[in-house]
Amino acid sequence: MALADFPRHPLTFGPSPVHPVARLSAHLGGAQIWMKREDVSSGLAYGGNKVRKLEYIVPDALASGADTLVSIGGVQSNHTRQVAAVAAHLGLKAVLVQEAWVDWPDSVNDRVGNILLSRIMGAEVRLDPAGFDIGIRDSWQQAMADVEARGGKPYGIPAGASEHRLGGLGFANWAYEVERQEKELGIFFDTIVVCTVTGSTHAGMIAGFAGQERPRRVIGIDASATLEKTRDQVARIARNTAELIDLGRDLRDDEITVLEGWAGDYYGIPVESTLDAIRLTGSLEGVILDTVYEGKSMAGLIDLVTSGDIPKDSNVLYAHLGGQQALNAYSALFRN
Ligand code: 5PA
Repeated sequence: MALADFPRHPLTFGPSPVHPVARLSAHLGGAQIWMKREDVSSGLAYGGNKVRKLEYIVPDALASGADTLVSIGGVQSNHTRQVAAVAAHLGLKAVLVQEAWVDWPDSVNDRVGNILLSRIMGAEVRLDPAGFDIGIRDSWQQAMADVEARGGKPYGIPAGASEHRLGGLGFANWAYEVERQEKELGIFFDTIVVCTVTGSTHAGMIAGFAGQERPRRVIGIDASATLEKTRDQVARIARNTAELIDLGRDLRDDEITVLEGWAGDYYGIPVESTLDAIRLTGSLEGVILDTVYEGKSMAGLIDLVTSGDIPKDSNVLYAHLGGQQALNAYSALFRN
């Protein structure tokens, strides 16, 4: 089945905006950098990358007759906040398992930012002491069983909507949207830089771009700090998605690139390069990045551009995937 034949429930305003970041590009003195902004492309609770994935999952959820979306993430998960928003928008309930993915001492970590927004939107929020893992969890299966036990009909959405058959489609569609925007702008982005953790954002892009005529680099920057798991998950989802949209060939290993070096030792804990990237992008461009994901992928982009690994004559497209809401739990890092 071609990508265009999959049902899609629009949850965004339309194509996400693409714009150059000239002051950051000039400051780094290398390639021309542009951004594509998933953080400002939906009116549902500030949006973000999961909204796009959910555009392809919602038709399946509605067809199943479910009355409750059940999902999982860390306490400051952006994904679960977006599931809560989509549930509210559709008139469904949401049950969210919020695990202790990050050992972070901020005293309002479980009260502000994403979790606050999910509570406002009426989601049932369940705090769970389990640590970070991008795989399928018992607590999520238990939450689904609990919904059933009380007479509801659950629809499960795994962490980051990644280990879902349709999880890669949203960003395969993103790849085709980029191609259309390039034609309008008269530009070609030879390099894409994207943050990767549960994998289906990056994987969907790989599958989508693989069907296009001009090859390009799609660089995933790991922010999970569990590199092998993320690498495996990206490769698996990219291949499944490519098959799902009838790419007609196997993906080559060299099309699947997850780089390490900017995640630090732990998911969710920023390191110096993360904070430097956040301050630089904020002060030069007025664009806000978060401490868990985008600050890390921007740190990667900065190093790849300044080292010349991404050459000077390149046009780079940085995928801004949202996530600023979690910054509220990291205020101590920016007091001075
Ligand atoms: C997330 C994910 P993938 O999980 O699709 O690889 O995307 C990584 C990513 N940027 C990048 C932002 C702002 C993100 O929120 N967030 C998860 C969450 O629970 O919020 C799935 C981990």
